Amino acid sequence: MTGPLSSRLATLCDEIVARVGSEAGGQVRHIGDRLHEPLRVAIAGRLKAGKSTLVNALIGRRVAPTAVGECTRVVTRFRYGPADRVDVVCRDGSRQSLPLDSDGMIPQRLGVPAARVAYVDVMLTSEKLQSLTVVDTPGLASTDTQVSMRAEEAVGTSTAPFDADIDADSAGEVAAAEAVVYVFTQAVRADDVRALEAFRAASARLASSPINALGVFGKIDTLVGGAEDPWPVAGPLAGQQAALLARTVSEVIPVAGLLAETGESGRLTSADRDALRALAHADDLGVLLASVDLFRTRPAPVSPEQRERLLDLLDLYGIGYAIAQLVDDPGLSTGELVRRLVAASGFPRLRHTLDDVLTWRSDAIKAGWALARLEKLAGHTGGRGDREAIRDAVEQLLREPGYHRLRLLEAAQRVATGTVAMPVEWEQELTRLATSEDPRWILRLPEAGVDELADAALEAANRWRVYAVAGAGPAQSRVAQVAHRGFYLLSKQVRP
Ligand SMILES: Nc1nc2c(ncn2[C@@H]2O[C@H](COP(=O)(O)OP(=O)(O)OP(=O)(O)O)[C@@H](O)[C@H]2O)c(=O)[nH]1
Ligand SMILES: [Mg+2]
Repeated sequence: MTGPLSSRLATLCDEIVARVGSEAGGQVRHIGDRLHEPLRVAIAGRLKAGKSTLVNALIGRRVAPTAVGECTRVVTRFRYGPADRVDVVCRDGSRQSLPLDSDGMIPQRLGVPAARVAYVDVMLTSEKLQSLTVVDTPGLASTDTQVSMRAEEAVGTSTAPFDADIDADSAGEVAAAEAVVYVFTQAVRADDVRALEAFRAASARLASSPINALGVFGKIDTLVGGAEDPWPVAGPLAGQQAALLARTVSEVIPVAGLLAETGESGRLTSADRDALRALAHADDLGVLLASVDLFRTRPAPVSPEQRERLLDLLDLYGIGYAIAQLVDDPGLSTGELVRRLVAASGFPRLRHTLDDVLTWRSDAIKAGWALARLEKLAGHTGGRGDREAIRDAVEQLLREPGYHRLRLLEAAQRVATGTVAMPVEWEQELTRLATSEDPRWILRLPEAGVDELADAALEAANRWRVYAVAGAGPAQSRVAQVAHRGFYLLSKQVRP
């Protein structure tokens, strides 16, 4: 699970612990421990955007409450464990264990006043969590919320972007995530963009940039009326959002979260399938599916309770889609129907992106996170001797060629977020270099042999050096030097 950069960093942490005092040692050990854990992804977004629904889909179980009116007031972390267990972690550090409720969900009442809760730590046997830890967050606030200076001083983060009055401990738990999924619904407003910027400012250094942040355009099934197909609208809208948010997320993935949750958590039963098949024979199916109200109240070959359940599981688009599948193929098994519903939700693309892109990058993301933490410690921990020991160790590490990736990621992030302006082609080349190890992909020479690749890498290195000297201001120049060295190292990697 742990990649080469993180492993080396974990070793470095051990070495530092041996050299520094106990206070700094404890902090460094904590950083080192984190390097062995799976990638942590925080799910952020406005109130009722469908965050918890998506969390359940990712976990493959319905554990986080999502019903109307039940909102997420505390930060909840879902991670893999040998047995199901809910721990309420209090701000004074104490833990209280609770069982899951009879539906297998986190109980509504935590038994501790919300103000005393730092976060809820949920361990589940779900195998999906073996490679990913998911952090569910309270909805983001509108942007005029006052920054809590006290909280900011306490953990180096601001609680400002959250709508719920969350404390420094909870904010710290979110800021510790190495990657972020932002959930939007409908149009992205300027306000959303600002809320995200505030969230980004509150997150760890590498925790939010197009390198490791994804957008999800959620609830797409509610975009169009009734059971109509939302995809012709959702696709282009997601594209527009991606353009608006190009400095914040790498892509925007449209998803009908409810369908994904129902499908991935196995909630659709064969009785549900039978009810859907019965509905296929309703005389005025078109009218029935025109609105939720009509679906509830019109005469139909299925009981009102069962209809309510179907709305809960699939909403109108999902119901209409499932019925269409069953009209085409009345013998469809429940499993196959679920598979098609998940495909129609758009969820597989999100899963794939998380698994392949973020997990692949997670080695560098986590190593970058740890390095940023170490550098921060080197700035303010314990005695001067300890600070120097940490700083020396970090500097030595950064001189190793493999660690240039981290410098590259940082430089690419500064350009991608607009902190350093650069022509778009240079920006893209830098992003490719920072986020991949495949020279053919980086250099856009899919068929090239070793010599051609090495020459192209050297040519790029030279181009960046010229840019560093003659290109523009000092910020561009620093980025260009990092890219120059990156391409030089790439040429050596191709042709040692
Ligand atoms: N139709 C439809 N409903 C959805 C979808 N995703 C979520 N919902 C519903 O929207 C409501 C809110 O969903 P949640 O997942 O609780 O949203 P949240 O962002 O976690 O809400 P807070 O934690 O309160 O901020 C629930 O009733 C969900 O069933 C979707 O893709 N389609
Ligand atoms: Mg929620």
